[in-house]
Parts: sequence; C-alpha cells; structure tokens
Amino acid sequence: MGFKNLFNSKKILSLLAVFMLAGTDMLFAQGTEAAGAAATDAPKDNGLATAGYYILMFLVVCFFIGIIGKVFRVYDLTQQIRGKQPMNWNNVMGTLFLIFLIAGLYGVYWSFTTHGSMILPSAASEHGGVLDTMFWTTTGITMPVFIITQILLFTFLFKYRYNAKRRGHFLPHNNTIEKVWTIAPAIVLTVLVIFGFFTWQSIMNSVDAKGQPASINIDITGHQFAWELRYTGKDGKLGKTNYKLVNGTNKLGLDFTDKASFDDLQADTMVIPVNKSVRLNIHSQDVIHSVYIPHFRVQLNAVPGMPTYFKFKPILTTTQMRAKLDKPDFEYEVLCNKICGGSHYNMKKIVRVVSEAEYQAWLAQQKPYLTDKLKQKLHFADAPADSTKVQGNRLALNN
Ligand SMILES: [Cu+2]
Repeated sequence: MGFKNLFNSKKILSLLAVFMLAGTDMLFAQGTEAAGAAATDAPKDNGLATAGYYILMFLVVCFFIGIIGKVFRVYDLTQQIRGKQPMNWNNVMGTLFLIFLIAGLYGVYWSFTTHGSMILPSAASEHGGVLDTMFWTTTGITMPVFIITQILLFTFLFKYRYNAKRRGHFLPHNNTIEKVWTIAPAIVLTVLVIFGFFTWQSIMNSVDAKGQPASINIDITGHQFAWELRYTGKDGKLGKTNYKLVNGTNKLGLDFTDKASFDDLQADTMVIPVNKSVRLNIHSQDVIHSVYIPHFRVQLNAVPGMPTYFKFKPILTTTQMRAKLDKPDFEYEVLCNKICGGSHYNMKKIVRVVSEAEYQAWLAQQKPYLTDKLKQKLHFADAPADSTKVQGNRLALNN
C-alpha cells in the first residue's frame, strides 16, 4: 500500500517535472528566436524560467523528504517483522517540538543581540521620542506574551504527547477560561491601538502640527529615481507647480505665472536648522515613493496627484549626532521607503542639521531654480508669434 502511494506520488512528480521542463524549453526556444531576430539584443531576464527552477528544486526537496519518510517506514516494518517495538513517533515528535522551542528561543535571543545592536539611536526629532516610547511600550507588552505562549505551547505538546498509560481529562467547555483569554487580549490591544491613535494624532493633527506655520518650508518631489528639493526664496513662499509644465529644463513644472516661483531655490542636500519646525511638502511625479528619514522617525508616502506633508523639528545637529554615536562621518539621510522600481536604492539624499547661522550662510549660496537656461527657454516661448499661448508666462516674467 505504502509503496503504491510512493509510486503514485512519483508519477505525479515526474509529470510535473516534465511540464516544467517543457515550459522552460519553450522559453529558451523563444529566447533563441528573439536572439536570431536581433542578435545585438541584451539577454532578457527569464522570470518564468527562474520560477520553474525554484519549483523544480522545491519538488526535488519534497521528493527527498518523501524518501526519508519511506526509509523510516521500512525500518519500522523490519522492526515489526523481527518482533521488536516499532519506533514511538509520539516521543520523536514531542522531542522535536522541544528542540524546535529551544532553537527558536535561541533564535529570538540571537536576533535581539545581533540585530538589536543595529537598531536606530534615540530619535533626533521632537516627535520621535513619543514614537520611540510607543514602540518600546508595544515591544515590552508583546515580547513577554510571545515568549510565554511559545514556551507553554511547545512544552504542552511535549509533556502531554500520547501515552497509552495515561487518560486525557475531558473538558468540553469552561466559560471562565473563555472570558479570560478573550477579554485580556482585547483590553491590551484596545489600549495599544488607542495609544497609537493618539500618538499619531499628536504628530499629524495637533494644533502645532496643523495650525502653526512651519519655520522652514521645503518641497520634496520623488521621481524614478531621485528626490528633488526646492526651498523658498526671500519671500518665504513656494511658487505653484503644474504637472503640465514639467519638461527637461523645468523638471518640477514650476508655474512662473506665480511670482512666488521666481526666487525659489533648488538644493542637492537637505540642510535644516536645529530646533526649528520644518514642513516637508511631499510630491511624486510617477509612482508611489515614500519619504523616509529614519533618525527623525519621519515617514510618509509620496503619492502622485495627492500632495502630503510632514512637520517635524530636528533637535540634534549632525555634529551633535556624530559625537553621540562616535562616528565622525555620520550623516542623516532621506531615503525612499517604497520599492518603486529597479534603481529604488538610488533614491537618497543627505540631510544636514546645522545651527541657524550656518543654515542662513548655506541658503545664501543656493542657486535659484529659475536658471538662465530656463529663462532663455521661457523667452523663446515668449516669441510674438505665439504670444497668446504663453501670455501668463510673459506677464509673470516682465513683473
Ligand atoms: Cu522611490
């Protein structure tokens, strides 16, 4: 019977293997055809063939596990023929569960010590401290629960494994136990969720976050694969943008019918003064990106067509952080935290937190977004023959 089953499963496996091979073969055939048509083409990545390879590997592993099972079965049968006790599988499984528990708990310990040392230092922004408290409170509550439940689960599996000499206690229902294990987690989770809700409210929706204007207003625009930064000029205002105006020279699509656009500045590094509130106006030009400044505990998605913003206040300068971490070359970074395409990893810029004086000195050196090239281009568009079309731009430039 057992051998018949093995035979059957073998048949199914071979059938699947043949299908997989046929599939990859067809793909390769297509590959050669394509190569024949355009010999200079770069080799295409063969997603399906790779998937086929992994499925085959999986089937091979399953097959070997099956063989090991059968070896044990044969061993069991020979023991029986010899009139000896067959293997006690309940003991084997019980012991394996215990080993799994010990190995798993060691894994938790290893992860905490090895990865724990890589954890971010305490937040370098005002609201970050609140988020850190929330994180550690949640971890403090959930970790002991996790460890206790895992120990109970696997120890019970081992301790109460099947034993012919022992009779199980029949317990069909117990309301008290039901109430305890329903109400206790419900209370804990409700407290955690409400705690999280109020924390997020205080960061995103408080009077300070929504009502008060920020000291510094920065536009951050994500596109595949870079962040673009725009600072306000002397007027302290960011000019309007319009996606229809985006082109090679005007890559953010600034609308120069808005006077506020004239003195806007572009920057390669995000330099911000310490202890001043910063408002990041977040935009995306193509797919969803995510503005992520880990040391400030700032993260918000950049969604095309739906500008968002995040306000925060840095409390430690780059120099202070370097001293704190004892890393002389440390830099804060703004990253993209959405896998937005092939060169996603390229989307980062340095963030430097400096004193107010240093910030002003840096700002004075930044180049205007309205470059000579852009001016020239707008003037070209301003030619009399086409004046009606770009009336707005002409008026704005003459102002
Ligand atoms: Cu991105």
